[in-house]
Amino acid sequence: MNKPPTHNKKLKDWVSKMARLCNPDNIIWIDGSDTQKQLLEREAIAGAEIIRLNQEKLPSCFLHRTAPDDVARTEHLTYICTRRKLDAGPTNNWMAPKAAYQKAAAIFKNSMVGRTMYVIPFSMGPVGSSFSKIGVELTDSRYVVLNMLIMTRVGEAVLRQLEEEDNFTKCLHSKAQLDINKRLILHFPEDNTIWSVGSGYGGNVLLGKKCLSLRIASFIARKEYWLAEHMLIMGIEEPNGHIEYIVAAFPSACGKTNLAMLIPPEGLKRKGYRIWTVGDDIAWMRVDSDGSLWAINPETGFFGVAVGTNSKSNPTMVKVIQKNTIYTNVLLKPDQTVWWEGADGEVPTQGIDWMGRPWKPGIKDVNGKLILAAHPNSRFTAPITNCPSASFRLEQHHGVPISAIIFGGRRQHLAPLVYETFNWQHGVFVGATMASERTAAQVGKLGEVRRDPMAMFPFCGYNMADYFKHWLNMGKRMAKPPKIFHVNWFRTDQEGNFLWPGFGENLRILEWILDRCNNKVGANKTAIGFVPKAGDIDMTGLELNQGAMEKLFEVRNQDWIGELKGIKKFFEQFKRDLPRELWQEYKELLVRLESK
Ligand code: OXD
Ligand code: MN
Repeated sequence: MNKPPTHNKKLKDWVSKMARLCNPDNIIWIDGSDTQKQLLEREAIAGAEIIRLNQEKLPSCFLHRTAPDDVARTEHLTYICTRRKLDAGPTNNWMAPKAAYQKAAAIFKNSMVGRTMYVIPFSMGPVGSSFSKIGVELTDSRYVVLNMLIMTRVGEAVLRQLEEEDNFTKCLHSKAQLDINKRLILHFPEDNTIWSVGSGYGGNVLLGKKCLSLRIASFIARKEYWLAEHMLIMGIEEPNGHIEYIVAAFPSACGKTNLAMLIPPEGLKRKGYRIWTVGDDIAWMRVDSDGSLWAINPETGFFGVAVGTNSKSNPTMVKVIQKNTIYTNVLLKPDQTVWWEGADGEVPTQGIDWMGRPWKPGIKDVNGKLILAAHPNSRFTAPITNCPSASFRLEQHHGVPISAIIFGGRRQHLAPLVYETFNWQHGVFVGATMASERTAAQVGKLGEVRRDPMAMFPFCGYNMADYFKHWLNMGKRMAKPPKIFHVNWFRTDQEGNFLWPGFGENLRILEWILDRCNNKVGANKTAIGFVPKAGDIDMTGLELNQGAMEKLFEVRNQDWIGELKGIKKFFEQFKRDLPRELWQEYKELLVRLESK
């Protein structure tokens, strides 16, 4: 064991207690140094946990493969363990804390025999910022350590902060046997504690991410009057140097990462916009003394979906992942580089697939099903500092001021390309009624439509009815609340073809959104909100099929009346806890829809 580099008694006692439970052979404190990182890399290679990739083509890059049944977040094994079931609410799995600790302790017991326990002190957010929170993750996985070194701030400054900080999130992780039947992702918000066992997949085990920065942080944020959200943050700079920042919440794998670092389309180049990426997944937001909302990205890296990432969908990310990147569950090519479905370049003629088996294009399994080179939820972990559009304000303790909040989802037919809500309360209703098709980032049936309020359904650490109340209250605390919009890049025609090209072209819609925030353009009022007037979206250099624009902005009242049935059912599960303001919005929307 290296000497604990802290005097914090609470921290040392907790590490000892957890070590007594897990019984590791050794305990190593992670100090954030390059020397230690390189040693870990060498050990992880020797232990076949990672493979060093072609260092000329992909310097400091590695490949990792998870167990085949451990490739995505396991929501059915994820629990919020509050003393009262009501506080977890009807949308979360709940277990009583005592029972949960007992059940997990039986799996953690002796799980680290023959292994090392790593102690990772980390900060979510710039160390010392009033936005930031400290966590300490204990893990027996070198892969977790190497990922946490990319995704969070680890090192001297955090340890200094911890000297006086008793209020850190206690995160315990063990791979244990990587047995899906002995897998639990437990959150104890009242104890500021996370226990994750039996998994090696990022979303389940990089505990600073979904577990701390969303589930635990949302619980804390409600008490401290701030917002912990599943949102990207980006800045749009005009040639005069003025930058407006927006946040956007889309369900997993709906293009948050791509939007956060978009390249302006040819037709808008003349306007000289520059995009600044602040974050692609999580926003922590506070009301400042100026009465407006400010945001930071608590993370320092991207844990993005590899499949589909290419020079068209995300040219910036293609640059980001050329160095210092850990790839998970992608194809290994004979030249020790990587590939996935939807990557740039030729389909390789051979390789080793994400499960470690020889692969050739077109090969099928015993049931005649095509074998994929990469898992659909294959990932890369890469530092945000690799990003050419990384914001220069990433380390600013104050964050960035937010002009607009954008909600969105994947709706084939219902929602128009963009609409603006009437006011904060209506915006909260629109966020609370978001819905999307299920993606590969979640275990379950692909394509199924599910309600995903504010894209937080899998990530809200307490009763969602209280979460909606909190959102409503936050609006009252702001002198200048951001305007709230809804976008849908995924509307299709009758044949199922996308009506909107998406990707960089989405800047045209962001431009309209910012023009609305700055009262520069009018809009048409519909029953669901304001939609752009014909001609107000700058279409220079973009030709759509005839009639596409009309279809993109069409609001079919009958379809929305049908949608309200699903919304009603969703709201009813919260019983009397649902804020009455949301029922009021529901009723007013119904009246508006029926009166046209
Ligand atoms: C993610 C997710 O990994 O939302 O960001 O699943
Ligand atoms: Mn996410």
